[in-house]
Amino acid sequence: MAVFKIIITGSFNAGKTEFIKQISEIAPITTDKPVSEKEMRDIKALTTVAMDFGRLTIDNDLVLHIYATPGQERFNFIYPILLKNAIALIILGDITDRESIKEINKYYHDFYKLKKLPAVVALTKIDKPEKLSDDEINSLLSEVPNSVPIIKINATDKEDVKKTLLFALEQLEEEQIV
Ligand SMILES: Nc1nc2c(ncn2[C@@H]2O[C@H](COP(=O)(O)OP(=O)(O)OP(=O)(O)O)[C@@H](O)[C@H]2O)c(=O)[nH]1
Ligand SMILES: [Mg+2]
Repeated sequence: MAVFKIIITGSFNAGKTEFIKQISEIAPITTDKPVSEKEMRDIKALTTVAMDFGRLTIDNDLVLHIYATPGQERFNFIYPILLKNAIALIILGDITDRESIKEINKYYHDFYKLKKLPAVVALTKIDKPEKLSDDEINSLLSEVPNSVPIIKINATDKEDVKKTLLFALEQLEEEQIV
């Protein structure tokens, strides 16, 4: 049986912890702590400080180990540790938040420098009304190569999260990595 390690990254509040909570078949391991900055605390009370971990069995032959990074830059010391043996990267961005979308450029390049993994961009919160337009998103994502696929999801919906993971696995097959 193969175990594939997949990394989820993206900005503060993009939905990384939610993504893992939805899909994990074991109680997810999370490291959320109270947010220390007032402006960020107004957005949400807790933030991931080290990682989230969840597991998903695809079939008898394949199990996914899914790790999510913290969203705050000061915790990025963990990136190289999490990347060990990883085979794919999923970058989340909040489709209602310009800054979160813009930060996808930075995550793409920061991770690419550490390890050249096949990447997928997943834009979260499509269930919300105040979404950015496709034109706006494309212009904000100017530093992400066109070859990186983009999908839109509701990270609170288990089926959408599963679809995202299967989509990332399909990219690996297309690139003949697995
Ligand atoms: N409606 C809706 N809410 C979402 C979605 N994704 C995440 N959320 C909510 O957005 C908030 C932030 O989600 P988290 O999973 O904590 O975000 P995170 O990326 O782990 O944030 P940090 O660890 O602080 O960087 C939570 O209240 C989630 O339930 C989505 O697709 N739709
Ligand atoms: Mg988190």
